[in-house]
Amino acid sequence: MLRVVFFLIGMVLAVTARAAEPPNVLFIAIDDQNDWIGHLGGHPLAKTPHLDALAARGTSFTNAHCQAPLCNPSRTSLMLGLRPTTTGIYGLAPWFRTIPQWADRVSLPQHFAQHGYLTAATGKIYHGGTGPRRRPKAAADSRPPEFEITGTFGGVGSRPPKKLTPPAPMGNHPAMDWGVWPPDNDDTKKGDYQVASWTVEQIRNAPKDRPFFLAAGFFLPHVPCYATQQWFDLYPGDDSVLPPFLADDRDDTPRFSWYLHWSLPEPRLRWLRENKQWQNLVRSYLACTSFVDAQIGRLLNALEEAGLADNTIVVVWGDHGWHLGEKAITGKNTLWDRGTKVPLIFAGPGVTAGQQCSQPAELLDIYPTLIDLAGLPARVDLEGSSLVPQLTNAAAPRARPALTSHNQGNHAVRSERWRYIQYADGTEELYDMEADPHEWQNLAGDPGQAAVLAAHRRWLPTIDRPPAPGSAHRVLTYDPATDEAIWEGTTVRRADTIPQ
Ligand SMILES: [Ca+2]
Ligand SMILES: [Ca+2]
Repeated sequence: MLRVVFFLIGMVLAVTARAAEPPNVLFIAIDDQNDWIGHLGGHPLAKTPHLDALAARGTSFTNAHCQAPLCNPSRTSLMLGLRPTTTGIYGLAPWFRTIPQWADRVSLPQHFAQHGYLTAATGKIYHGGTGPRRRPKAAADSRPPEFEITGTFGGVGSRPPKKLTPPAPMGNHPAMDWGVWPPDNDDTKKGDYQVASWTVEQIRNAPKDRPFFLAAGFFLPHVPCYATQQWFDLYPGDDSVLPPFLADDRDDTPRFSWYLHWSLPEPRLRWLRENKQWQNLVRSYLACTSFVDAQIGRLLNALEEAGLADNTIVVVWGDHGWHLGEKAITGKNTLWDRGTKVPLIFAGPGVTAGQQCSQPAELLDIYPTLIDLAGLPARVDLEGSSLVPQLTNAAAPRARPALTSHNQGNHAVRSERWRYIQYADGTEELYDMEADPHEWQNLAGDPGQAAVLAAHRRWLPTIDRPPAPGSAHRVLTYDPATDEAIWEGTTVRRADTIPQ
């Protein structure tokens, strides 16, 4: 009898010990991935079986938004838990550690490292990958690394000897290319394949005595959108792949909306049509999305095989959206849903399976959510909110809309039903996302919407800093006194022709 009691006590202790084991974190980033993900419904033909399966065993946010529609500011915001309007990081430069105020800021993985986690990363996590290999001279040697272990950079991988598409306008940037590559169907030559392989090795060789925070950053479907033929074969080679489009859509958007993407290497829709490249770009982007989905599938399979799936929190996020012809442009740098909406999926311990949450969520919420899920001490210096209430019950109320900013003074407020935009010159847009999911009809001038406008304006950020020192690339400033906008160092005037 006594032996049975001891046995039962032993069982209870064993179960308690297991339950108290800190969970691992598998942190997966996808570059420039909009909501063209199977279960998100952003594109009816998108095929992402592994992300859909992950969503089925976890919670997917169907109304999640980046804090900035560009790599560096979005990733800086997510990793530091601060809005771009707080950091002043809006462009592709600077690296935030060069700003004295943020040089010693504890990033998300560093918070995990401080609590006993092994941190490892590969591919594109920050805009510069896993952080600079060589630290700035001024940095004290005692400063902790961004990650304890870093792997392959990933990136494009095999490139064709010359571009597959016609010379693109605005500088014929080498990244502005897409199509079938490599031609031999060999995915192992791709940077993202190598990123997945390195991550699988880390999972297989995970330490037994420490939990891990393992970050894998995939480069595709960022341009150049090269994928092997097998991924193109998933999509029809005809115009059925094209997104819905309204020809005069920009007629009711403020001129200032053009200033956010004034002169970019990304071609406009007019060029794609004239060069018969629209369908090719869309199909290439979809092919790349499915290829990355398959690489994420390799990571999830490795977790299962290693017996770690039950004790690993998986989070997948995209750093911002991407236009493929909508609003007459391609690329990022916009405050519309196609530019800000991203996949955001959590699965694992503490996450209710099979839920979709349609309330607004922010990438900024990942930092407080992960430390909450892992049971680490909370921080008072984070500007996001834990999503654990929604991960428990998707219907749990969330008071706050999602906020995206692109340079000082330009902000979008996304509630469950509406999108409100205000530009630095005071011009506005308002869309009823239920009645008008493509954001075709700007209602900002409708007197009947005064209450909706007021309810959304009150969420505009109270802190709205100018660009940090060293800001460059995609940086826009505006002086209301002179009505002068400066895009990447060049003055833009009201009468200037919009670059094509
Ligand atoms: Ca990006
Ligand atoms: Ca319109």
